[in-house]
Amino acid sequence: MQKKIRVVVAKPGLDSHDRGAKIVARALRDAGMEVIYTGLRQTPEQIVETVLQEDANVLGLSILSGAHLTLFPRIINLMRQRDLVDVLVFAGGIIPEEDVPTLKNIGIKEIFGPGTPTETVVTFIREQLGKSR
Ligand code: B12
Repeated sequence: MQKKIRVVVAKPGLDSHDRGAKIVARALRDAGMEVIYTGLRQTPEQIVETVLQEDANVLGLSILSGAHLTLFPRIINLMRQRDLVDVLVFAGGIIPEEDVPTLKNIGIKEIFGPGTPTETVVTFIREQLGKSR
């Protein structure tokens, strides 16, 4: 039996911009996915622990603070240490174009900037996981 899509939407670091994360979390829920929203100011360790405990197969990171080049590699490293290598990781928020290749190189599959239609995110997850729902 296929596992349901379980998504953790996380806000790493000292960043209280939560509108985008909440909009995305709601859209994914409306699309039939199980969504766990971490709330604000999560450490990389807390986020990885949530992914593990919730048995999530998708992690969506939302960041508008500018600390993505510090926090995202830490999250990816911790995930590798915990053997969470099959989890689809992607991100959104304010991330300069020039930082995107660095983030993709460490394993962040896609970056969604301001104005991204939520349907784009839903389609992306389904395509990546090869599921229609
Ligand atoms: C509203 C806002 C605030 C509000 C936040 C309210 C809230 N609860 O969210 C308040 C007033 C609190 C605020 C405070 C600050 N802000 Co402000 N804020 C904004 C503003 C104007 C809009 C952000 C927003 O809500 N957009 C609407 C949402 C829906 O869009 P979004 O978050 O981008 O999300 C979309 C995509 O990015 C993506 N997405 C986002 N997250 C995720 C996650 C996943 C998994 C996926 C797939 C997609 C995704 O999908 C969403 C839908 O399209 C932006 C400027 C801008 N144009 O972006 C500045 C901005 C983000 N803020 C900025 C700054 C500097 C600050 C302050 C530091 C200002 C200060 N000196 O106090 C503080 C920091 C507060 C803190 N501790 O974090 C800067 C950040 C600069 C940077 N990172 O380089 C910006 C870019 C303004 C600027 N041009 O300088 N801010």
